[in-house]
Amino acid sequence: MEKAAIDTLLKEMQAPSRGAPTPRVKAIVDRIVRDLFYVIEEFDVQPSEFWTAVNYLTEAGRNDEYGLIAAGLGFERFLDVRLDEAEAKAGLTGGTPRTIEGPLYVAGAPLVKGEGRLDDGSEEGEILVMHGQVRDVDGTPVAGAHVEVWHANTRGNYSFFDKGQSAFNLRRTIETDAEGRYRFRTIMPSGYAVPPEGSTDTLLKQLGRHGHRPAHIHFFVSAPGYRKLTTQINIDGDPYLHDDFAFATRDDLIPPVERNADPAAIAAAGLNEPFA
Ligand code: MBD
Ligand code: FE
Repeated sequence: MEKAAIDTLLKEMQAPSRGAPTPRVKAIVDRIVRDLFYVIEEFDVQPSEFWTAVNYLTEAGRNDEYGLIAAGLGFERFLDVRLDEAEAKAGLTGGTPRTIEGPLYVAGAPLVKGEGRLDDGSEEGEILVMHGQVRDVDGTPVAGAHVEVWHANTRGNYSFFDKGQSAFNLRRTIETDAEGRYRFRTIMPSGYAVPPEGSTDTLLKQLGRHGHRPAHIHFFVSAPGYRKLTTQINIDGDPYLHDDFAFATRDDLIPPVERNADPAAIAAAGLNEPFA
């Protein structure tokens, strides 16, 4: 079919309005449907292929993988770039770069003041201590900011989604101290891989891509009167550091990792009480 004929068909199928449509929803859905009709035409998509796609989406929903697919196809990255651009236009520059949230945040992690331990002590992992200071774009420390931290365990799995982990394992909200500082002890995460043979994996393979992320730690940083920052850090040296299937690596988000084999230094780091 010619595009003009497709447009005529679409017009014929404009159902009589029952009450008031929501204009923005209608405009966007109409556009998506039209573009998909064009794609079906251009690629001569067969009915069996179309229904295979519908069943794929049904299964992806059942598997709870839409968030993963959005990350893998670059939608999250695109939304970030658009936010960066909007902020730059508004003159809002500087500070730690944002990067994607991903689909594995869980609200309501326990609140600790100043510092805390994130792991429940159930896994033997390399002990990781991270500290920092929340500052505004002028460099002024922000006391009482909330630093929400979440990351994977040594197998790349996140609590809540991995039913084998305790509730809120490797998830905390840390309130910064009077100098805006926070500190936490945890275990070194492993990189993440999409569920093998799952919907995302199946799709990525057909695109000739892998589903790996470098080891990383997620953050939300928020304080009253400030914009909320969504970001992550990557662990330097990870083989996927610059080959993230979700496109979240930023040069300024790879902090130095100091490795220390001295048990005394680890003990001196404190924070030895595992979170119950
Ligand atoms: C993750 O851990 C993640 O951070 C993203 C963006 C996608 C999948 C898994
Ligand atoms: Fe993650």
